[in-house]
Amino acid sequence: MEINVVRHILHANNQVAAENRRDLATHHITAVNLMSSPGAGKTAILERTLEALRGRVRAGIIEGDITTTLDAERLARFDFPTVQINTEPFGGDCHLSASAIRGALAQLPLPDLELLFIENVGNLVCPAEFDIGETAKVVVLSLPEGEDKPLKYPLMFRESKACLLNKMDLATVLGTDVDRLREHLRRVNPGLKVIPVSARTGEGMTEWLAWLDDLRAGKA
Ligand SMILES: Nc1nc2c(ncn2[C@@H]2O[C@H](COP(=O)(O)OP(=O)(O)O)[C@@H](O)[C@H]2O)c(=O)[nH]1
Ligand SMILES: [Mg+2]
Repeated sequence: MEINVVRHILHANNQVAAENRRDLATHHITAVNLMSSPGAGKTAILERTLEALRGRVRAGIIEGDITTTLDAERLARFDFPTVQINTEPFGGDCHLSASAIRGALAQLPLPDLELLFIENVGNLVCPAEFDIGETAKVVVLSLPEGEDKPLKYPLMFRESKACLLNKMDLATVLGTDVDRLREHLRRVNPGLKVIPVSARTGEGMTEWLAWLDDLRAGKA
């Protein structure tokens, strides 16, 4: 019985995700679903990204959090249309659902957008289970989380098209074995595009922005 209920929820989610995907396609919008553990650096990477895209690309932002508008406030200075989703009034979900995104899309000026960034709720498991109609899922893994995380939480790495290895500026002090981490990522998803970055120093941002261009061109 319980399994049926879960199946029903996922089926309903996938139907709404398909509607989102249709609407995004109608407006030629590329949507990036940014996922990670809390604190990996999603918002920091978005700050760097929006800084670079300002005046060049018409982007929109959907910010997902259980509560607070803190991240949306950090991004407000870039002046891109932003919608905050808080999941607390709906039971404090640990992920964004397709219907939450559906509500946010209705509040965005879709005809004016080319690119949409969705910062998912910080969680290394649940967000990967939900199709929200995005063009691509992108996982941020920060070095302090440890080299073993792709093996322990494989679904998010399997579902993603790209992985941003963030906080590269800390590699030496942490003693991170980046080759081993890359090998773990390869084992879980051989097709995953891995981009080492640092939102602190700006390392890797050129490669990340080039990948975004490829995604928009349908070449990623
Ligand atoms: N050293 C370092 N710290 C970072 C980097 N990126 C983010 N942080 C810090 O990590 C913390 C969490 O970042 P935040 O962007 O809020 O992560 P989010 O929860 O994934 O959105 C903040 O204190 C950031 O300043 C980075 O590349 N290097
Ligand atoms: Mg954040």
